[in-house]
Amino acid sequence: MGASGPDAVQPVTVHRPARAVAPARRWSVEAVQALLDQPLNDLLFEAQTVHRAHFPEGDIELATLLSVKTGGCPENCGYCPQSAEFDTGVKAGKLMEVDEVVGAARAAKAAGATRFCMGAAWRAPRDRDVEKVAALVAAVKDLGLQTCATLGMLEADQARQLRAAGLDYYNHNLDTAPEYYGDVVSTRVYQDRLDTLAHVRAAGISVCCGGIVGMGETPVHRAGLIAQLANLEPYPESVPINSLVRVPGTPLADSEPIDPLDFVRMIAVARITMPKARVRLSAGRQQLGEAVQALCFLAGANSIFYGDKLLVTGNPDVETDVQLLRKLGLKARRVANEESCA
Ligand code: SAM
Ligand code: DTB
Ligand code: SF4
Repeated sequence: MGASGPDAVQPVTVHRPARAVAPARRWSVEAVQALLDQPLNDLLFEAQTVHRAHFPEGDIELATLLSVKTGGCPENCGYCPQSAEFDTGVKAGKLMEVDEVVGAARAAKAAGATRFCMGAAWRAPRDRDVEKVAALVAAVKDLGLQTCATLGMLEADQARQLRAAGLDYYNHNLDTAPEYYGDVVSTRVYQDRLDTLAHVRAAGISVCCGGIVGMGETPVHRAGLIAQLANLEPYPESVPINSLVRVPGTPLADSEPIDPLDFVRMIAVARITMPKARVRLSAGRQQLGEAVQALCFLAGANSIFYGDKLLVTGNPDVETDVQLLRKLGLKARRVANEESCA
């Protein structure tokens, strides 16, 4: 019989995971705020150090957008020119045909893009819409491009269907801090966004999720947005940081623009808190100028929307961006099939 008493060694079966996984770091709003408030040089130095450690090749991803279904959206997002509630001059259209989309994707690839993102002005697609978008995804994927779609709220089975068609990324932004969300949109709640993100993750699609600044939010809201993104488990593989494009007719058209250096700070803090993510310097580049964009790349941005148009508003033209990258000595990412990294 075995020994007994406090000193006895009892055989125990320990079930361990094959590989120990470190718990993800949780970011408090205060910790993010403290990063944002650092002297700019200290913040940029930290962000660039993190950036070099995780992206030694230092390339810039080029992602091209196409609005495959424009305008007439039933939601009332205060920033968006595609809401049917606002008089912005954007006409509602039908879902584009496969041939047209493939033509645009081919042109994007020829111009050097590695990712193609299809956007639709829907609150949530119907099942028959998902079927049609699945055909678009499959056709774009066949060209050797990474595929991304942004279609509004998704159910779990819709996400699975898109994954099966070859969807690599789903873009669904949290846009701002939960405390400010109700001031920007009232036709859905923050939890709706989180639910869709969970369905996307569960389907095995990589997550593209970020936000917009310059919507009248406070510095604490900006820190709150970053904390939300960084605390997603896992954090998004792609993080678009948009500066509001102020479109006449939208409720936010007269918002105070963000100080360009505060925009740079947002990029830096996204880089530090989500070190392996592709941080995208997104909408609003036409207003930023070359020097501020250069600072954004220094702060760790390594992706841009590339092409003359975003969804319905303008973007720097391809030639301008090619010149900018050349001037800064930055190389575009060449291969489309990178592994998800977060
Ligand atoms: N309807 C879908 C949705 O809302 O998720 C997909 C399309 S929607 C246009 C995609 C994203 O574009 C929004 O979440 C928002 O972050 C961004 N966006 C829309 N209008 C913008 C603007 N005026 N300036 C900057 N970003 C904008
Ligand atoms: C994202 O974060 N920004 C893009 C993309 N994801 C879909 C959209 C920007 C839209 C800017 C205004 C417009 O052109 O509609
Ligand atoms: Fe519709 Fe998306 Fe625009 Fe909101 S952001 S109004 S959901 S298209």
